[in-house]
Amino acid sequence: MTKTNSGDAMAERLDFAIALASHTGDQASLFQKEADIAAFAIDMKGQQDFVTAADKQAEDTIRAALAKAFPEDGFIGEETGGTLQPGFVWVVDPIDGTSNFMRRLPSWGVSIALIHDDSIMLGVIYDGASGKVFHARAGQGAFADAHPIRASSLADPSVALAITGHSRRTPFADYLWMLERLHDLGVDYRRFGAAALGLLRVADGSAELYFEAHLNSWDVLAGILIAREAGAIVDMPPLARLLHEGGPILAIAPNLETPLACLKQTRSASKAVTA
Ligand code: LIP
Repeated sequence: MTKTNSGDAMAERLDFAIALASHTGDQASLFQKEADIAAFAIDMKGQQDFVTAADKQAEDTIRAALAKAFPEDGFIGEETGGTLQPGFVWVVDPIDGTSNFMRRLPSWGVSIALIHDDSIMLGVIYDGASGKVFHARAGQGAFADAHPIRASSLADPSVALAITGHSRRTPFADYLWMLERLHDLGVDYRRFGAAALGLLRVADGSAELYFEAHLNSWDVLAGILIAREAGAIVDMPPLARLLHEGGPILAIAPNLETPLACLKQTRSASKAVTA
């Protein structure tokens, strides 16, 4: 990866992040195809929460490349951590959808976001299934490689598709509650196990909704910006809180925001209203 010197700090960072995501994603993809399953050398961070050698290798590659090109920028990564600092900070999930990746299932990707104070400035995601790199710069639209993408214009919940996510960080009853709401509204649903990619599917109009009750910043910051720039409505906690403790994420195609507004309520809030 070579850093361009255009004098536009954001354009330089975007070009670099796109090349870096593409390079890291291609390397991970090759590793996934060629490695014996034993080479994944899996560690557990918790129940059903995996780290493979490829996650570590990908994060090392991204961290080192960014530190060399932009030494003044901060870095927070899923595997190696980091701290918030004033100015630009990169927030990286080297492989989102690790559980799929290590089983050679198609839904995984490399997610690189750049934040500044309270704003997400850049989002770049390598989609492991297609090898495409999706990107967005705040205020400048969303793209799959060089092609502009738009969220779905559907307005009828009974033909809409939702992608949902769940981890053991939140009660299973909350997940079931959300599925029941979707079912009652006539929305069909899938669970693919990679939040960054779920947000991309809302951004490119393949699905109308993504919801997960708890996600960490590295899973979603790039996907949130890409979905928003593609026209989707995204509900998220304030950025400082998301960075500190994670939180719920709901992305909806714009014409379904009103018909699906009830999904913004949590199970506990709904119990309080009906009690
Ligand atoms: C995972 C996600 C998955 C979600 C989990 C987890 P990882 O990220 O994207 O969809 O349900 O909460 O965070 O661990 O594969 O990078």
